[in-house]
Amino acid sequence: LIEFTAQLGHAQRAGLYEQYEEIRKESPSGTFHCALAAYNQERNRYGDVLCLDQTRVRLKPRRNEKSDYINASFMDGYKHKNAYIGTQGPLEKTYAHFWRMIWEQNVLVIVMTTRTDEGGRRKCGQYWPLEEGGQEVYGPIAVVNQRVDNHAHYNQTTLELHNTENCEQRQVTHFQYLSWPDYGVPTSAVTLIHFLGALKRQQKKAVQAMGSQWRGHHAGPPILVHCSAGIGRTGTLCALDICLSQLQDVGTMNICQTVRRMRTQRAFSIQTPEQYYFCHTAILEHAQKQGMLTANH
Ligand code: PTR
Ligand code: PTR
Repeated sequence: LIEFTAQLGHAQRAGLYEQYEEIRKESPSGTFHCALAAYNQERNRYGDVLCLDQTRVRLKPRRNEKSDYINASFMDGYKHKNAYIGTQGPLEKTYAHFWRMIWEQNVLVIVMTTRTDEGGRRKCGQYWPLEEGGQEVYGPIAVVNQRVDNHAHYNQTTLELHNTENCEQRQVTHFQYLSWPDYGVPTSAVTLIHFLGALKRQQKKAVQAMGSQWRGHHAGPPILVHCSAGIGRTGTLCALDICLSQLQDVGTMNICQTVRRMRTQRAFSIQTPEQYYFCHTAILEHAQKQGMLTANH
């Protein structure tokens, strides 16, 4: 950490911007065949934001369905394989796929880091019932909004899912962060890290509540993270989570390596030099607050 602090202290912002450009130049480590198939085009929000064949989340095959494709990728966390699913903001055409994926992958926490509309443009569909008491049906999954808690920078919504095919029910918590424009960085690292803490606590609580029902890794099923394209803000949030966990565990972390690795799983993760730089300043700010650092920067 001391090394890291020294590096950030002396290097100009330009140094990290340059490092990001190097990362960005590396070509993707896999193939995009499925994402590029003509019949899957309508399932991509952006024609140039595709997901790698090697890490994509496959929908469970169904009769009369040609494609198992959804623009979503498994991403590893800190010492936790498939800790996240990074995905695009659902399109109306993909709402049912999105909810099926949530059901099939046992997702308990959904994290949304975008607003549905920004700058007069649609960034993400309204894929869940917004009002308390509201109910919508998305393919085989009915979703009921049980409760909305508004916080200063985010909304937390408790959703109940009903699988109409097997009559099972489940609870999922939806977190929406409200102060993060696309291509930009949040106004405050403190509020974003606080948000991260809140959703991690909820994941832990939900996994514990599942008890013996959850037979996978003790940290539980993937946390689903999305923004509009599912690469810029999604990548930044996951990179922060990974680095903060590592820092807490062993006292060091490597942002550059984390981002490089992440891009082999969710291609194009982290979209701007500002987002890459923000990862560094946010961690520094956090470490200072935690008293892990004493130097002034
Ligand atoms: N082709 C899109 C565009 O630039 O409009 C791709 C894109 C959109 C890429 C949003 C990243 C975006 O940001 P985020 O991943 O944070 O939603
Ligand atoms: N509209 C996006 C942009 O122009 O940034 C599309 C895009 C997405 C372009 C990813 C390039 C991308 O890859 P990389 O981040 O590796 O340059």
